[in-house]
Amino acid sequence: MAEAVLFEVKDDVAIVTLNRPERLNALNEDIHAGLRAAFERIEGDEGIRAVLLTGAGRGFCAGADLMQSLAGASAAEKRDLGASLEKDYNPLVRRMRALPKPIVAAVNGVAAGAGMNLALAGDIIIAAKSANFTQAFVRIGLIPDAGGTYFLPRLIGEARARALAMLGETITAEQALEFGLVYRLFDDAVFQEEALKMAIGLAQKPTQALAAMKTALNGSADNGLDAQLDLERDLQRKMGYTPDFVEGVKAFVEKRPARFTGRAG
Ligand code: LHQ
Repeated sequence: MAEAVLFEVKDDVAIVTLNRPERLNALNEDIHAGLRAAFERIEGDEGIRAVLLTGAGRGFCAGADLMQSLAGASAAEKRDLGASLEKDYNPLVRRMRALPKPIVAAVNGVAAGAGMNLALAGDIIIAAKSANFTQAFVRIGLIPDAGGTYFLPRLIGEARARALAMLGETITAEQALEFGLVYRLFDDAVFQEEALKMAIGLAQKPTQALAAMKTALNGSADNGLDAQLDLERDLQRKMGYTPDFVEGVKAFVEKRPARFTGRAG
């Protein structure tokens, strides 16, 4: 049986590919286990300095596997979707946000339900022009989960978030760009290549600074200005002691490109 999640390291980038193309990469136990293993490796390997998360085939991810996820449990368990969120989805979203390395979510095709929100948990979201997005939950009597009700209003504002959640409409990649859900679109023919190029570029940047940016930006969603200024001060103090700061300034003075190692000390 093919692995549900493919894992490859190239130029310091971990390429994580959801690999159930015949189900549009719907999330089942195997995919969750594969993602857990992938993020364990990414967290534990200093040589990995960026992540590219994408899907095999014509879909990015169709959300929870509706055929499998509710099968094989007792009648009472079947209805406890909270247990599934607690076990698989919420730890994954928390892990992605806390990961001290940038994640490019490369949406190669349809992103539906928790599949769309998985992409939103990434740091930079890009899409192929043929991709589309839907908060499909309402169609089956659910609410947006996997961080959807947190990310959507912050990314695209209350009005659009509520409409997308309640109407469950599908939006095109162009609309997603216009809404500010995705950072950039690429033609399908060059999408994977451009996505990898972006991730490799990130892997060559000062990794400690990118990690600290994630901490700061994560904090910004909840902090007032005073708390945020304090957080920036504390993080910038740490940055001042990194070898990449020394290298960055040296390279500037010497008028050459910086060679960042991403190391903490
Ligand atoms: C699928 C799926 C799928 C299984 C396509 N499952 N097979 C929920 C419950 C539990 C706990 C935690 O949280 C959640 C969160 C959620 O994510 S709920 C939302 C779940 N996702 C959906 O409701 C989306 C369901 N899929 C669709 O609406 C469509 O497939 C989309 C709009 C994604 C794509 O449509 P098409 O491009 O027309 O493709 P298709 O529908 O023909 O799908 C291709 C195949 O993939 C098909 O299988 P088949 O054997 O007929 O070729 C689908 O059954 C299968 N598939 N999504 N979520």
